[in-house]
Amino acid sequence: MEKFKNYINGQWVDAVSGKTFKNINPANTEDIIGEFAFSEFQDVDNAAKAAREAYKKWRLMPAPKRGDLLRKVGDIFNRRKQELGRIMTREMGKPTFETEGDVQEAIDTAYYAASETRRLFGHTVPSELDNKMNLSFRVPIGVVGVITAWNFPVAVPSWKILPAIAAGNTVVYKPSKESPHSGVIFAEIMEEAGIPAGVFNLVTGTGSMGNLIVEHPEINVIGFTGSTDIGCKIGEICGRLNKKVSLEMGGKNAQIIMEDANLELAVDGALWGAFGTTGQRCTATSRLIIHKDVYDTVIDMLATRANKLKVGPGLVAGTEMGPVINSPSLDTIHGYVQKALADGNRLVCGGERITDGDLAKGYFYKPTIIADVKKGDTIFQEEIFGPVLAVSKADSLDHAIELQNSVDFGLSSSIFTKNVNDAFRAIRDIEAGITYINAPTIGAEAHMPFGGVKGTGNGHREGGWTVFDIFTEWKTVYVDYSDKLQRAQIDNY
Ligand code: UN1
Repeated sequence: MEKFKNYINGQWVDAVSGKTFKNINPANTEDIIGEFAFSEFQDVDNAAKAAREAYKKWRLMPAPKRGDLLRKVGDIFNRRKQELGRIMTREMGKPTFETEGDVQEAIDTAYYAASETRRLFGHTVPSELDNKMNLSFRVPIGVVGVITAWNFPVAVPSWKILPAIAAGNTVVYKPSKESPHSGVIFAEIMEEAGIPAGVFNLVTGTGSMGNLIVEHPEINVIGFTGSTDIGCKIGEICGRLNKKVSLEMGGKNAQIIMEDANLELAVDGALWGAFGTTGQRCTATSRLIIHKDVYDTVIDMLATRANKLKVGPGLVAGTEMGPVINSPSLDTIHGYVQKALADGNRLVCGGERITDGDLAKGYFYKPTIIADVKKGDTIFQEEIFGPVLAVSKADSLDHAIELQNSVDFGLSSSIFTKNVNDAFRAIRDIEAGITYINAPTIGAEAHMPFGGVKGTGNGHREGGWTVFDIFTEWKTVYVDYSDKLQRAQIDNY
């Protein structure tokens, strides 16, 4: 069996204890991908100290020079795109057209972050005093701890790691225990690009190891993507330790379909939003709010198409939807479906595990649509992270937006309509970090702010220029060239 190591201070090393953990292919549980380092305190400590030491020099490298290395990172991701796509599919399940898209997002992020190193703008403004100049610019913070989920095993870590490094920080990265191989390839690419030893460190392990990163005194900032449960705990710890933290947590995203929408397009959008990545995106469409005039028509169209989706191993050409990630997830998803039916909701299609032939070896679940869902129902409120779409009926645009906003989360949202007035009202009134018009809730682009309001996050935005607000602080400088003491607010008024 293949054995994979941590990458600390430019060296490939086993966990200090020698312990390992195994990871399997969710499409075929007999396929063991390999053994990965089971990191504990000593490993995190070694990585954090290496990152701290490397920070001393890395922060001083001219930012555009750091950008030159990041451009190479993008080039290598590009060269390895197909190979890496297959590795990612094998360990987390989504089809290769999706994992290649995931790698593309990292390529885009690498080039974007590289270009930002020539554009980390500050502000130079007039002073209120004579012969004095006021400047402000971004400075790096130190060592960044990155903890991410398995569903975007390359894109989401790249959103944090590459801008953090572009800005002059160093990184300790823990990938999910479900996608450590993608983390190993990430480290290989950083090494090949010539990112200096200690600037990027990889420590693999299981969930509880994340706490060691969050609590480590040498780690100054935490970038987290994952469940609301764990994110809130991390937020509490960081509050106590006064650490800067960016949390990207759950979603319960809705697509609205108005009566005047292009229904074919709206159904295309709903199917991709709900069942792309097997519904396992924080941006997934897990609720559909349909105007009463087209409610029955749209549900029929959806059911016909959902029943035809090709479910199978993501490595098999033609597969449209892969497995879910693991056995507990399968149980959670099925539990939600059963609860919905017990609550009196209507099963339109799916609602069960697939065990035909070889699919019995994996964690496959049918694309599931549940209709007549009401605001108070569990399936309307809670994130499921699986291929389950809850459908509700709306009487009007106001009602649709009210339903849309009646959840604790606020990441992504969408409305299909041809009415420009309705579209702009939706943009104004929907409580979400992202709103799509005539497009599904998934599909964020690397150079735009990404994040949510309410229970989804803690006010930060990854992606684009806004990610640098997470990974930098502001330095304000006053240069007085008057050769005398000038007292602000006093001598000039
Ligand atoms: C996630 O699910 O954590 O917008 C990220 C999208 C993708 C990113 C999803 N580009 O759906």
